[in-house]
Amino acid sequence: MHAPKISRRRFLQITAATFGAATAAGALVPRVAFADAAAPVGAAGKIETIPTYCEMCFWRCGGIGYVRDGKLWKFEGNPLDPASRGRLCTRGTGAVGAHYDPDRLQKPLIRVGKRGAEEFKAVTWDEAMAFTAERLNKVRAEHGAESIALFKHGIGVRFIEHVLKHYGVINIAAPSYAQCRGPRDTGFTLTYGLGLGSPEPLDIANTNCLVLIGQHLGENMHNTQVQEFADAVGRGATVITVDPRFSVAASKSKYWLPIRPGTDTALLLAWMNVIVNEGLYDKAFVAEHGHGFEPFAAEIKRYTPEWAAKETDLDASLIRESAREMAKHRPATLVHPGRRTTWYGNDSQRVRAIALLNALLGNWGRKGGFYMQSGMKIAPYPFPPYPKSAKEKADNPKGYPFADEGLATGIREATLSAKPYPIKAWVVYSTNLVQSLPNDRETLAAIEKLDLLVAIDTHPSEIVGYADVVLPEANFLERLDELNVNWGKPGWTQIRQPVVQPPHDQQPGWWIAKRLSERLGIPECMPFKDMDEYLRYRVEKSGFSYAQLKKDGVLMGKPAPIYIDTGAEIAFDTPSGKVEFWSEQLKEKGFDPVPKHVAPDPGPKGAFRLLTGRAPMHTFGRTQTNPNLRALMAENEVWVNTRVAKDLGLENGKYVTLKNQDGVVSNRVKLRATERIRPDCVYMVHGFGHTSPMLKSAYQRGASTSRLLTRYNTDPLMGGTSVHTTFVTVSREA
Ligand SMILES: Nc1nc2c(c(=O)[nH]1)N[C@H]1C(S)=C(S)[C@@H](COP(=O)(O)OP(=O)(O)OC[C@H]3O[C@@H](n4cnc5c(=O)[nH]c(N)nc54)[C@H](O)[C@@H]3O)O[C@H]1N2
Ligand SMILES: Nc1nc2c(c(=O)[nH]1)N[C@H]1C(S)=C(S)[C@@H](COP(=O)(O)OP(=O)(O)OC[C@H]3O[C@@H](n4cnc5c(=O)[nH]c(N)nc54)[C@H](O)[C@@H]3O)O[C@H]1N2
Ligand code: SF4
Ligand SMILES: [Mo]
Repeated sequence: MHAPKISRRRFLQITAATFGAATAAGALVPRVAFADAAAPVGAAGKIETIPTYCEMCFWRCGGIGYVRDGKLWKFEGNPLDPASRGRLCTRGTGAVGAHYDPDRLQKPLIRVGKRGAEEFKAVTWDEAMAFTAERLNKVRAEHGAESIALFKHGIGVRFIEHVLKHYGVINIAAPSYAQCRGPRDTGFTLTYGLGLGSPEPLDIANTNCLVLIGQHLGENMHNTQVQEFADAVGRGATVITVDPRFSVAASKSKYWLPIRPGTDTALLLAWMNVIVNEGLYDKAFVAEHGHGFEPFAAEIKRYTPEWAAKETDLDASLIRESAREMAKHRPATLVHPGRRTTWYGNDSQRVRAIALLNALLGNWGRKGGFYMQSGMKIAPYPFPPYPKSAKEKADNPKGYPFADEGLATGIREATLSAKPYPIKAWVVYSTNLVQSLPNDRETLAAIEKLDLLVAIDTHPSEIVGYADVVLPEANFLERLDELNVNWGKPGWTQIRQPVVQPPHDQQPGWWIAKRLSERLGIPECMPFKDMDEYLRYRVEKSGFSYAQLKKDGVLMGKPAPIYIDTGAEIAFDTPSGKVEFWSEQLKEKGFDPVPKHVAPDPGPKGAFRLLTGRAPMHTFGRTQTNPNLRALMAENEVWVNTRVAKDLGLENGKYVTLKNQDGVVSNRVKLRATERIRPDCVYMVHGFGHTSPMLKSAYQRGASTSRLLTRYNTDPLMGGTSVHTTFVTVSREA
């Protein structure tokens, strides 16, 4: 399982590049000292090791918690786990800081002041649960359970969601759909009949040509992909990166295409034009599995590299050359489908173009392309069925036809309009809606309409400040959770178990759910004594040893063929049963059957488009108070092209403010004058500039991309909301 030493070094190089050349690889293991935590490596003491899976982000790597003399000491990768392969990313390693974080919620709270004034009194769990149940019962009695909505992120919500569904709740959504991977899943479902889910079935490990469009691996730290990317670079695979910014990935690339923001579909169409016109595509794959190739080929005839050059601000020769390079390595060429694909609002069609380009390369079920995942059967628990509702869900009031999960912005809209019926309570689990939904003013206005807002969180994030009742959750190192059953090469199952006890009066999600089910008068939906009993049932019923799972942290499924060449079967769950180069479904609904390029709004004169992405040592806005990770990056910077900075009279390293097209002004943020970004855009890492004073160590540190995101477009196919539609001017701090 262990990768050779060279790639470990490469992995570190790639991650280190973003926090500066001076950062030695060793600095990736944060060494912030805690009076009650840090112990020198090799020191004596009783050491216990407990395997569990990480949730510092949603990649869920298997790790091992080390407890020394009863205290959390360190968190490392579990070598038996296929996602981590024994190595965690910076944030995973820094999870120790999440346990000791002094800014976390410590006790249940009930609001005493005006909503949003952040005045709370600490209460007991009994009082908090009684309050929550009484208020939920009131909303249900007056409006029906459909008027209660659940917003969520992460696996910890499992039993809270279950209890609420049993209670009659039907409106459930996660910003990690319509604000993240939704357009990608729609683009692929329309083309191949399969949304890609997580982890994606990408054979980066064996690819000979990796194309990254935006997708900033190395800053985006999805562990397995970053490891495989590092290995691919080590093997000498060609990397082609398309990004207006010279990302870490771009620095590892043979071709960097510094595209004009928002014009990727034009590039994709031109690439396909070259590959089809020059006959470089996989003719056998297209003939056997393609639907509507002729009309598709006719449609893209006009999209020459010369046409695209004008749209994208790239050289036509570079477009042609990079297309040929991709074709040269096929089928072991992989055009990465992306993850947060919510960029401009027409995103499903851009990703559909990515899906089509991959189809031309014939990499579906082929080594170095998309492999065929296998799953793992783990017995379900025999729960009673959920009640049926007579009402329709309210999360998609505009009726986006290809939305196949709940739309968080749709529930917000329904809350604001009271249509199709009023939404009167929000239960918010591990999602900071104020930061993660576009235009926070709409979110705050919707909150005004509520009779009840319940926040279940680890931290006093912005959304928690608006809650009526706050339920502090134990963090992932301190709790049992649902099993994580993965698809993969082969499938595998991970267990989460407590490494340490919660430091204060925090409780795990399942415990909160069980108490809530009792208070709501539906204890029959949680018929087990505790989580241990539940997990044991599922594991033993599936024929595995529970003791072994607790010891190893993972159960492996049976390997099955993952490539066509070695016996994997492929099938396409589309209307034609084939890969849809031409989509009748889209045409019927009034959309383009083959993606078209829509030129992006150039924005006001003199303003720059604000782009955003990730920093390797933080996860969105959820890690800024973690002392270990804050030590690596306490605030974000705004990247501005060196020449632009000079023209504006702005100095590198000095504080500036950003003002958006609607007059919203950001916090002060440090200027990073750099050649590594185009002059027509600026860039900031998302998740900083917290406005909740209760997040003491992160309050007002850096600037928030969300506060500036007052205008957004909505994907007409599935309701995804755009993030890259803010324009700003930059000025010296007043
Ligand atoms: N402007 C802008 N908006 C974006 C993005 C962007 O880049 N820019 N990115 C989008 C993307 S890709 C996504 S996936 C979404 C994600 O957006 P969200 O779903 O909001 O996810 P997070 O930011 O991780 O959620 C943070 C909340 O979870 C809490 N939390 C952390 N751990 C736990 C836990 O163990 N239990 C509980 N109960 N709570 C916990 C934190 O304290 C915090 O309040 O945002 C999207 N929105
Ligand atoms: N360290 C860390 N890793 C994470 C996360 C985290 O919070 N922290 N979050 C995880 C989550 S939930 C997600 S969804 C993923 C998101 O990660 P990705 O899917 O990789 O990234 P995006 O946020 O879509 O894209 C950001 C990149 O796109 C570039 N870009 C901006 N506009 C354009 C454009 O018009 N065209 C092109 N070609 N490029 C453009 C930006 O310069 C930046 O490099 O990361 C995951 N990994
Ligand atoms: S990628 Fe990093 S933060 Fe995410 S689960 Fe893996 S180790 Fe944890
Ligand atoms: Mo995401």
